[in-house]
Amino acid sequence: MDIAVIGATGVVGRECLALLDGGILPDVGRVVPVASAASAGRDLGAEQGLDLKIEPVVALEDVDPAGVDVAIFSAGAPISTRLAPVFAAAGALVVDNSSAFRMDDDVPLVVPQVNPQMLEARPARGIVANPNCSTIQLVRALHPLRAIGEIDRVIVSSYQSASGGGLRGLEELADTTRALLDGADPAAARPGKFGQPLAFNLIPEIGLRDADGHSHEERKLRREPRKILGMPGLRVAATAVRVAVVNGHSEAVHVSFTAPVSPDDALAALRDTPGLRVYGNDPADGYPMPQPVCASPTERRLVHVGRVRADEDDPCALWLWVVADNLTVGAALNALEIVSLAAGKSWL
Ligand code: 11C
Repeated sequence: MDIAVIGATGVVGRECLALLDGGILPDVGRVVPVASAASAGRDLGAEQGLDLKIEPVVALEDVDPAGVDVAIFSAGAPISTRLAPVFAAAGALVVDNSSAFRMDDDVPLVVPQVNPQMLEARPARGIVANPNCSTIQLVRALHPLRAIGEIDRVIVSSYQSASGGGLRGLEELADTTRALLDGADPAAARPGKFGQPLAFNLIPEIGLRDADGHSHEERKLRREPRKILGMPGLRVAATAVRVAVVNGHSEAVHVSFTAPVSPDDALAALRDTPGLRVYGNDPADGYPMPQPVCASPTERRLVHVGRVRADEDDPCALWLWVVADNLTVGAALNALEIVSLAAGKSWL
């Protein structure tokens, strides 16, 4: 299988190459990294210390989709809008990490652990959308809870890391943190990538707000789980907050059911689910946090769920705390698991 990684020098593209290097897919042939003209010719395998044989970076404007079996796009919605249909028309399966196609009726939005049935047949347009990072960890925690009752409503507050803003987001957090520690005047800090200074701070706005006051990220957290869970009427309310964490998104999730539920039943259902690490309520069990989750090569491939507890005023509701690495679980790993799922079908 020949794979093109579009946006290969970005945080998600690099993660895709690292996962391919780790052997996440069998039978990988050519790996073609694609990026801006400024990166053309770079040897990303050597730069990242990978054993995987990766071709030199090809500039976006020069890339030839012929012969590419799978194209993974992580270069933003404008580039996906322009080039994903070109790769699909040339016969590639496109897995798109951007928001360009997610809500299109004829494009499946897939989390393999939740709605693998969407890939029984080849997608009509040859494009599969990878959900937003904060959506993926949310639906992977919600889906197993459908075994204990019918979910009626979800209220989620997200605590999202700087890496969600890409390399510029990471640089921004590092630079502004260093400057403040070195004595810079906080009032003079540049707003930068996140619209407000992030160092030692949090910002209750991710993406632009619409006229009703909801941010773009909050809209995604409402719409995408509805589509993935196949529950178009699910009531979902979100508050998305950027926090001064390098990597790893966290979510406080309040889930209401149509009948009483117990935290013990929820814990049992979550523990039965592959790909989750579940923390019980014994103090010795602890709780998940971005560190150390994102520092461990194995833990950063899991969704971590803890603080599972009753809403003491509502027997039909539970609280959860969900943590995952937004670059792996929330992006590259999900994209490659989509490829792996498709590779098991006769149509790819
Ligand atoms: C963030 N969730 O943390 C965003 C990043 O729609 O794929 C990913 C944006 C997207 O800022």
